[in-house]
Amino acid sequence: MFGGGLAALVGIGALVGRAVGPIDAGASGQTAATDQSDTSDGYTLTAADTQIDPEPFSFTITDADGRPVTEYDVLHEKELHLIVVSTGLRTYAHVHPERGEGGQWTIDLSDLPPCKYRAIADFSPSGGTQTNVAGDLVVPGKTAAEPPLQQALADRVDDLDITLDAAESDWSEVVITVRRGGEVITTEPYLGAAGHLVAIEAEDLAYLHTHALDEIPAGPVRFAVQLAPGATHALFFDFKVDGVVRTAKFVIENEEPDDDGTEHGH
Ligand SMILES: [Cu+2]
Repeated sequence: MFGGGLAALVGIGALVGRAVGPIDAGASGQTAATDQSDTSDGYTLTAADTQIDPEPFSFTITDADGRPVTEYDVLHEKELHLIVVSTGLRTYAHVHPERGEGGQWTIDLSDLPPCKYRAIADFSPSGGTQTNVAGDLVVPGKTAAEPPLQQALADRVDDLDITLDAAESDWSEVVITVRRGGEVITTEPYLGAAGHLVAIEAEDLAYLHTHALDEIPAGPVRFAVQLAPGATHALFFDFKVDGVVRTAKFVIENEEPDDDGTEHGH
């Protein structure tokens, strides 16, 4: 599972090569996990060590009483989805850590290039509602500064062309189409869906909710998304073709809705 996701990640990570100037990701990344973790619905991501090294990354999700959460509902075939993005949104990984009996989650992140990262855990505690919590990580070492994001509604991964189109002018609904040699391809089921779309806001790295609108799509995949007006977002689309999981990346610069209320309602 991890291998496919990371292969896709490394492809995107190669974009880091557009250096603006070297920074040392290790310099200011020595802070404790608890200083840099967000709490959501009383839950917190607590990392044993926020510096990523050859040792597996491990963390627990603790509840409002500080106890590790040990029982989860399965969402999209997994108890917990971990999204790791570089702070400039150039590098992305969607991985599935293994859970130990005490509620400790473990995943190998040693292939990530040196950079500062945000890790977002998306899960549903047993009997509760789906939520997400985040924490900051760092892979120490020399890294390239990440250039600013620019609107990008098409990506190419291997021999596949992937496009993102707005089905609503305010981007509340998007359509993603995968083509090979100009022919539209229907993606294979991956984690119980035609694809998974993650949207991250560029400024504050907020994780935005999306969900697929088609149970069994043929060809293009539609998603409902909730983008912040006036903000730039990176969107990462995980999909499977020929048994291989790949990730396409898009950038949307979401303009403020017009004053005359042309924004579409739901
Ligand atoms: Cu996942």
